[in-house]
Amino acid sequence: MKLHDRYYVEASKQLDLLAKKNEKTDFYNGTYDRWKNPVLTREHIPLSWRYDFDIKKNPYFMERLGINAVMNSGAMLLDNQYCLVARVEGNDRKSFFAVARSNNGVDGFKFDPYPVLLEDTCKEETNVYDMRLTQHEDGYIYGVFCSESKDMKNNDLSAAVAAAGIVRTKDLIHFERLPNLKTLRSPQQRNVCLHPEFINGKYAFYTRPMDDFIDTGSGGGIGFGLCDDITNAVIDEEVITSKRKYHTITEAKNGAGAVPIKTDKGWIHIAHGVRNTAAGLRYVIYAFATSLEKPWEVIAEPSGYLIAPRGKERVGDVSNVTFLNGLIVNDKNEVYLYYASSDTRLHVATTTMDKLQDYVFNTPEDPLRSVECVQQRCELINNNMKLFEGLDK
Ligand code: M1P
Repeated sequence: MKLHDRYYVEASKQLDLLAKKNEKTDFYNGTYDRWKNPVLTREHIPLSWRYDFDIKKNPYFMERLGINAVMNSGAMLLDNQYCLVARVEGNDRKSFFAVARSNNGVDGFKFDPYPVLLEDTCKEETNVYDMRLTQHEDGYIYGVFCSESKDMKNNDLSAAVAAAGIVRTKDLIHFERLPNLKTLRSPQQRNVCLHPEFINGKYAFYTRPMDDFIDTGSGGGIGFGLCDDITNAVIDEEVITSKRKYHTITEAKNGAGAVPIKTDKGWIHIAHGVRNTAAGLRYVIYAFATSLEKPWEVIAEPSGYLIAPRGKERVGDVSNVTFLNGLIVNDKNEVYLYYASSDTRLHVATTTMDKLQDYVFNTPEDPLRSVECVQQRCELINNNMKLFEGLDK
């Protein structure tokens, strides 16, 4: 078999990319390290998913099915490998899921030979994206994702309906599709995430009640609801956990990110908050904690954001966005935060459980008014000045 000369050039470029070692940047805030190279990009997608290798059918070695972006990824450790279920978006705008694995979590992510094959149980579904992976105490790994369909009741061509799709697996290879989640009191849902433990013997979901496909409308923030049967998941009541607040990073909307991390002080959540600006929506990543016994009750919420787009991260298909739906805590209590920038590529930031807990439980809350923010800052300055006075003596 003869392959096009260009195949060897492109294959060699991709091998170099996969072999490229990542390194920490000099970014410093004491909370986490940012790594230099994105861990997944469109260039990581196998050539066989994009090109027709048959020289007769593709004499110019053209990309026949291009890939536009690789972004928002669910994450988990499985068989000692750092596994990501990435949102891969084709040039045709349709997203799908694909599993990439690495031995160290910061570089060398390689896609499985095929994308995830979802059972076609939902004929009206047009697009799927943003899977959160939950290793549940019932023994299954669940993937909860956005299942998007055209809104047939609305004449607007762009009108869509978002619902939460559910799959389960044991190996990240074979996925069993379950019926979509039904939330009786919310017309639409996105950014839904399954809690890893039963609560009062029931499955518990973090939800994001929405009146509309884009606007959350009356939806007050990240919701929480219980259901009896995951194979026919229905949530009646949703209570609000982390609320949207005026003049904060969550004013326009917020949404659950990764599956919460259990600590002895509470569940740590890494979520996203959205505010409106003259330049459009700005998405940042923030953290909060909920009570161990009542994982819907917020017990700590540091002010402001944890991660916001910086430098090149600020530019992409949907600029000024950082978005996270997966993280990994390894057996050394190191934390890998997988965040996408501007709906285009996926990065990693690393920290430790000690640092993350310190950040979440000891960072002051947003006092919500400039005057009080200045008082808060002056208190910090005064305390620091006192330390210097002590040194002079
Ligand atoms: O484009 C930014 C993000 O927009 C959506 O998030 P939300 O539902 O909070 O507005 C999602 O579609 C997400 O995939 C995307 O990154």
